[in-house]
Amino acid sequence: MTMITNQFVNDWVKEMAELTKPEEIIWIDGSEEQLEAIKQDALTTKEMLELNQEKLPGCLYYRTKPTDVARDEKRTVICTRRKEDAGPTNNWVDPQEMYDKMGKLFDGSMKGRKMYVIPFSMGVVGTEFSKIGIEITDSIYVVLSMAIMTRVGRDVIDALNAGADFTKCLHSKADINEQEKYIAHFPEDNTIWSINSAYGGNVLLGKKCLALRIGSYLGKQEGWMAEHMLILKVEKEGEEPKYVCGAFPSACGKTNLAMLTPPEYFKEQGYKVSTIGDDISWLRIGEDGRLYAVNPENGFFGVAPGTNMKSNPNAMLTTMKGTIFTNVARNLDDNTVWWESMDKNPPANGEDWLGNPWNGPEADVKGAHPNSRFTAPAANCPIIADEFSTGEGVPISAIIFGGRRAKAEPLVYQAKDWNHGVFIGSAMASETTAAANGQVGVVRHDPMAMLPFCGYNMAEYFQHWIDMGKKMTNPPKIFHVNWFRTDENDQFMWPGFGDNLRAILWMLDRCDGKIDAEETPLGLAPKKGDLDVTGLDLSDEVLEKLFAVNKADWEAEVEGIQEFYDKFDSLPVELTDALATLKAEIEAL
Ligand code: GTP
Ligand code: SPV
Ligand code: MN
Repeated sequence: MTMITNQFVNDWVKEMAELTKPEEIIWIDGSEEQLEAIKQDALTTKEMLELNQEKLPGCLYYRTKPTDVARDEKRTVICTRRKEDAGPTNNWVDPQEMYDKMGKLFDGSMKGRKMYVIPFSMGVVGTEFSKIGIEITDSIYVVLSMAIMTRVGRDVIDALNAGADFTKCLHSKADINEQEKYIAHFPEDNTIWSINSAYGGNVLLGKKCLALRIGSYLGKQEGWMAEHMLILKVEKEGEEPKYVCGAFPSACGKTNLAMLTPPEYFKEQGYKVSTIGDDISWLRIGEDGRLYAVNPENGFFGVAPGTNMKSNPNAMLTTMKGTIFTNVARNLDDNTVWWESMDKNPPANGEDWLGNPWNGPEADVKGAHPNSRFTAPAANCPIIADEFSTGEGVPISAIIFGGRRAKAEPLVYQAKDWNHGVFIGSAMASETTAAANGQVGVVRHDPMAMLPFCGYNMAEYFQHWIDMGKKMTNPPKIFHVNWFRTDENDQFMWPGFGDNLRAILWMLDRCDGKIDAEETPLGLAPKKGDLDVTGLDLSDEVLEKLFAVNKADWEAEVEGIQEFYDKFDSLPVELTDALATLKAEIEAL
């Protein structure tokens, strides 16, 4: 039964039902009773399993096909009428061609199945930042995950009935046939179609598809920005809170930085960190000329392996209730979950992510998939900031770009100004991770960590960044970090995690104009002694290596940036000029 009086919505849902031919249509109002009943359906069909309800109340286990464990960038397409509007970094298909091709796949794909219609909001309903979507799906996993990751409920339905515009999202798991998997975006129609996948990033269409790919396209048109950025709040007793955004590619540390626990030494000085977002920021210029950010999501879809009570206790505690675990290992003795480096006690009587018997202490294969994940409500996070729930933007002092780089990139440096910061973001590169299908550990250019998520031509995206800078009287300062530089023995030299606060505090001191910096060819680096390393076991020699700018490495970097830039027909002159300057300064080293 529809609760919707908006005829446009009803017509669209009817049309999609005529295409996919489900046996029943269920409208999701987000009520606990409804979600509970749907969950029971998933337990009956074994689409999902219930975990130990004493240890992990409300938690479920979910497994995807081994061919469907990550985002699929090759099968993700941007369908604009003109190819050049998608740009050289996106896969492009003509919209009509894609509708025809996928229309055939969707035809009857929900036969004998229930079709769920999920009205949802990205951002707090009623705020300036809110965008509404409706996802149609035949997957209960999608229904329960969207109820965690987005805002689903009567107020969204009321907004639709009051005539709100919405993004049309259609998903069917169909046969999860990887040969016919497509995640297609039609920015000009405010439409997303996804078929033949059941993995989060490909099917929770509010996240990367709406909040970033469609979002970035809308942002360009409407004068705001959708970015792959965490948001964190840093407070010191007696001082104004500061807010920082950070863009790192997938599986490069956003969730961890967003939830960081300050080292004891800083806690004693009255420092406190809280979380606003761990993956996506929507940014607008405020009347005071500053940049304001919100997290449009309502939950965390986080990487499980590597998460433990030492590296990220806040994430561990967030996942203790109401969480869906995907492709992790199971402990069959007490029906709980396990993943690599969760603790030192892998279950002996376990099951790996594929469902095979698994004896952790003796196993020679991994228990959890490297891209196994938790889907947890943000409200569970012990350090969630109040600003998260109001949905009002927070003023950003610093934007941090970062990648996973064994070599070349120093621990931290500052851009000389906004445009130089845009250059640094555009020139970013990072080693690929298990978050997307394909080879892992290959360095690739990933501007602003948005390579897989920009819904339009990236040359125009860079221009948009430059234009936004011109509109701000007090823009955030821009920085670049690398927590992942290794030594001769391939060991990380920087302790990372909570100790990353040390780099952030240096940045905030720079924002406040409290300290000077040293000019390097890359930007402004900390002066000796300004990065507080008290209590760390870091020799001067290692610190020096963390900051070294090696001529040969950077000659290769410059060449790599040039090669990446060559993909574009034209780029903002601010960027090509900055690259020429960098090249000259490296040559002079
Ligand atoms: P997405 O959800 O894919 O966007 O990833 P993310 O950017 O949120 O990455 P996340 O914080 O989940 O970290 C990914 C992996 O990097 C995990 O295995 C972490 O343990 C590891 N990691 C995060 N921060 C650090 C760090 O400071 N140092 C080191 N060495 N590893 C880190
Ligand atoms: C990422 O890959 O950047 C993620 C996970 O945050 S996904 O939702 O799959 O995109
Ligand atoms: Mn991400």
